[in-house]
Amino acid sequence: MKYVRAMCLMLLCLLLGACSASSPNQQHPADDADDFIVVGFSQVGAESDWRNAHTQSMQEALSEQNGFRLILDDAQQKQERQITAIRNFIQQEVDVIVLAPTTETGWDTVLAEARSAGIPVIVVDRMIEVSDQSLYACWVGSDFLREGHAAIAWMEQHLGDGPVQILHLQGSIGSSAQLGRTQALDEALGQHPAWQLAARDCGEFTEAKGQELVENLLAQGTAFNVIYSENDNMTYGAINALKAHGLTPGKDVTILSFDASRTALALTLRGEISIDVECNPLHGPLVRTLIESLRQERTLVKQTFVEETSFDTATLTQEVIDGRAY
Ligand code: GZL
Repeated sequence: MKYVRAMCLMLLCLLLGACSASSPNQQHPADDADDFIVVGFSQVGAESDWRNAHTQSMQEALSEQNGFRLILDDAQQKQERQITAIRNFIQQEVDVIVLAPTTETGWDTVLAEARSAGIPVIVVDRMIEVSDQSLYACWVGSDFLREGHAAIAWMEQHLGDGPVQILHLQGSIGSSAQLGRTQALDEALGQHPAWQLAARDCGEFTEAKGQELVENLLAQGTAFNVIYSENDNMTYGAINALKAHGLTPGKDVTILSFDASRTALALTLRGEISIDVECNPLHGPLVRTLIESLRQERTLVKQTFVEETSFDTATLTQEVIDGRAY
């Protein structure tokens, strides 16, 4: 009996040894992890078509096939969740942190913690305001004031000196996209006395909130003939509300929008949106190059603006839409 038990024990040891030998990864999990550049990405959320295209661009560029392991955190548009995510990335000792900030301020403390941990931070999309520029390595994103100026130039060309009664749907307050696009409109309101602000409210860059705001204003009898909407998803909501109220977008109300995502460009082609100012979400390849430069200790350009344009009903074609990446 003892002999049988000894043989079973020896057989068990052999089997366990064979399992570990047949799974090299399990033998060296640390080595496997060391093969990748581990990136902690704190993303704003999933509030819009633009945001989803942005996330996809980052996932495609920072893929394992390209030598990266991406840890994505969705902050659901709350800065405090981003701060927690960054602290978690520090605990996990990631190689690089990428931050798409919900808002411009409130980052100094947590970025100082990342710097103390020796983890570089790349900021993407919206900008941040910090007391010390060395708290982040570099930034990739859009010139939101320029985007706003492009929309205003179209209004000046097509709407002249009014009368123009503007319903202003703002994005998340304090985000660079909201600050820049709002500044352009405020400058124009000061320059065009016939342009009136019928109403202004924050739609949080979401379709649901944009629709709710316009439904409420229509129910209150607020008069407006232009909607200046700071992103396409709020525009989708506004269009839903207008149509439910028996109004025709593009005829009863001129709509200016931002992002130029594919769905919105189809609406622009149909004339429901009059002009859509592009906000380019394809940051992934740029961020990949910047991370690789960081790893090779090359000097980084501090600010990289992405290329953007605008589309209006008069010049847009289906071919242009078909050729776009998002
Ligand atoms: C712009 C980005 C904005 C988009 C919105 O770079 O921050 O946030 O315009 C998104 O669609 O929600």
